Amino acid sequence: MKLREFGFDQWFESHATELGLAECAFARISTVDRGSYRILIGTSEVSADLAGKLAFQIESSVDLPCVGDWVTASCHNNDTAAIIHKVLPRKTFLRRKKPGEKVDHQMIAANIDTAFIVQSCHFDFNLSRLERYLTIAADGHVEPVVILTKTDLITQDELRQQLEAINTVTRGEVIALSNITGCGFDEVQETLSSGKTYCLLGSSGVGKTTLVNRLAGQEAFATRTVSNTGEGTHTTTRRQLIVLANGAMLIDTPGMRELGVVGASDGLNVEFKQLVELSAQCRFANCSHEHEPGCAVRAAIKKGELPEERYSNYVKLKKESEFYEMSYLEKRKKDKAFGKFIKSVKKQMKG
Ligand SMILES: Nc1nc2c(ncn2[C@@H]2O[C@H](COP(=O)(O)OP(=O)(O)O)[C@@H](O)[C@H]2O)c(=O)[nH]1
Ligand SMILES: [Mg+2]
Ligand SMILES: [Zn+2]
Repeated sequence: MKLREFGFDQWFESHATELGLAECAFARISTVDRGSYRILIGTSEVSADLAGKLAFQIESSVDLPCVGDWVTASCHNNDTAAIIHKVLPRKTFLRRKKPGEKVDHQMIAANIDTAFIVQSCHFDFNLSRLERYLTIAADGHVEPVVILTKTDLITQDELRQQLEAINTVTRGEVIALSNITGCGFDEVQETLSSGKTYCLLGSSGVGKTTLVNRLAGQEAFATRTVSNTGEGTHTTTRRQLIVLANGAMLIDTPGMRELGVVGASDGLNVEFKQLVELSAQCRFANCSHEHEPGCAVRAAIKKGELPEERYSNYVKLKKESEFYEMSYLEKRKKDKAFGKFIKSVKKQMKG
């Protein structure tokens, strides 16, 4: 395997050297399926396990390898299986809040060049959810491309309105696509380049896997027939990276119901740049944009320069992101304190 062709560029090379790993064999995680891994190494794809030492060092699920990660690995059993030794630093990432009560990050994928944020124009269309995905991408330094699918199910007029709405929340590329008529498919294909990695994100049933199969030119993954609500039921259960004939790499993901953000202030600042700039013009530095005089944000809303919904979604995401970050940091602090306590007890027992 020529590492460069799989995205192992100067950035990874210099990080590996810094970590004293320059002489190691590198591999890329291609599949994560409930704790079992497959990696691309040499010229093959093999199943892999974590080295005991690595498993022991893992403190949080974020430290575990995820799809797209570069790792150091060694093969055994005539190169039919491998051991993963170390996870290299991530150049870019996609993560969300772990679903459920626990406040922690959950990795979706690593070392992604472009996120295809897929939304269906039919049942799924939702601007504030789109803003969430855009924030997640921006936070991990991933370029977003919005793909609006199932355009065969609406009129040209409706499509125009939806595209206009999407363009109010993103300055990135937007592609309208029908997997049925093939309209827009060439545009998606043109965005793909060799050696780059693309990750599809979006609710279940919007047509991600159908698109991946079409791009792969074969049934690489299973899709399920449409249910009577018009949406598919979800069948993709794992995150898997495939290499297309043109050298581009694609990662399909299962649909995500919860899309919480934790400590995503970088992403919010990029995605809501207009709001950040406006806030800087408010009379008071700590303006809450509610009733203070000289508030540039409220003035912009009044003038129609800033949609009210965009502002309220920003406030919501920011509050959520900060609240979760606080609980996350507190938890880490407690974990650390507990770790120290255990260490001191052990020391006392020894002494
Ligand atoms: N009408 C229409 N149906 C589509 C389109 N793309 C996918 N579908 C159907 O939607 C269902 C869900 O597709 P799937 O690719 O499994 O969605 P995923 O959950 O996002 O991977 C399947 O029945 C597809 O045939 C499209 O562009 N138009
Ligand atoms: Mg799918
Ligand atoms: Zn203000």
